[in-house]
Amino acid sequence: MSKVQGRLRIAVQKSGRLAERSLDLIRNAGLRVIKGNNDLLYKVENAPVDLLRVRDDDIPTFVADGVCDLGIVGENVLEEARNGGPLAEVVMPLGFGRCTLKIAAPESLPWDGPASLNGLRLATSYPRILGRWLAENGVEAGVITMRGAVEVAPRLKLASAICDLVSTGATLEANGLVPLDTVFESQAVLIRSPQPVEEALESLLENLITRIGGVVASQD
Ligand code: PRT
Ligand code: ZN
Repeated sequence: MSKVQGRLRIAVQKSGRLAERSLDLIRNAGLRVIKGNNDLLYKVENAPVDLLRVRDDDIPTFVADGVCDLGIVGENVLEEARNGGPLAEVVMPLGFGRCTLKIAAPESLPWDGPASLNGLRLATSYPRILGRWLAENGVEAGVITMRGAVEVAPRLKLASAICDLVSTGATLEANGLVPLDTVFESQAVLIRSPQPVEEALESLLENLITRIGGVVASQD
């Protein structure tokens, strides 16, 4: 997707847990967002800005590549996308979408710290973050990647333990799993592209970041 000259682009989640709060934040920063004739793109009436509405997994790459100038995404998704290439830069945490990536297992699993996972297999949707954490803790364990329904893996004997996002803990409890350790703390963050914007848009971009910062600070 090529960029439109003269317009800033912000990548936001199209639907899901961050979608509504992301739009609210942008609106509260003074942008009048209107639905275009295209579901993928919302336009802003009072500034040369477009919102690109995509799967959250696509947001880090779009911003890193400069296809979008700003983005709103969970730190967990950003961290998982980190892969040596050019990075989207975190501008600020946004105070919503809080969750924790945790190791969890059935109560029957003996637990005496990360070393208890040696030789076991874990299911997760975050193989890179988990892989780094296992390496940091000197643990040798197998990892199987599942896109969803990670919490059922122990019951299906696909894995002895899981590494999954937790907010209230209700999903773990409903599946007979107990949280054992924290791998990564996350919340939604504003990210910006390392690629420069065209000169005519520089002050608009800085101004927008300042206004978003003001909204976030007022919500503390
Ligand atoms: O379609 P798209 O790819 O854009 O969306 P998605 O399905 O990948 O993500 P979505 O909308 O579910 O979540 C978007 C972001 O919200 C995540 O990347 C996190 O940054 C953040 N977030 C905050 C959460 C949760 N809380 C959360 N609880 N993401 C997922 N969960 C899931 C978790 O995976 C588990 O299945 O909710 C369940 C646990 O919740 P509790 O309350 O029972 O503990
Ligand atoms: Zn996703």
